[in-house]
Amino acid sequence: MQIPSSFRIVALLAVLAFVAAACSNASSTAPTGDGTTSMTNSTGSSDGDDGDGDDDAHQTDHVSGDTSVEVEAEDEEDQFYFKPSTIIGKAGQSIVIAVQNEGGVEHTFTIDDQDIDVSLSPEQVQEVTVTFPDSGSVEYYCRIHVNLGMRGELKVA
Ligand SMILES: [Cu+2]
Repeated sequence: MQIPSSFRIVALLAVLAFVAAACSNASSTAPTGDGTTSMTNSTGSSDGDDGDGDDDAHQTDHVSGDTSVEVEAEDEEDQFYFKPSTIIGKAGQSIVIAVQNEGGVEHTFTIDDQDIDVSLSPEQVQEVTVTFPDSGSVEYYCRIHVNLGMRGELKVA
């Protein structure tokens, strides 16, 4: 009634081969650096999309304990906004923001108090390190479209 050991080895090898194939598939879909992979990332965060429909421009992310967060610069149908537009973290927390320009025109990500002012062409991604204030909030905005309401805030919870 014993399973021959040679069979068990073959079965083990088959499992290993399957795992290896799965791993190589996963790594082959890694970002290639051309900035076109953002669609898969942007749907990953669970906050916000609760079916209300019109809250794209007013999404809130909670980042306490996180080391990085994505912020998209969007322009569509005459709406210019950052998504999320509110980022809630801990007092004094530093975090890397990967700013992605998902729109069709140039945007900036600017925080006056922290000497942050990066410009992004369409589809460009730039990482900036920001620091939450000790209390209250700090504004980030797009210099080009701030008059159209393209701004957001880092807020201490
Ligand atoms: Cu802009």
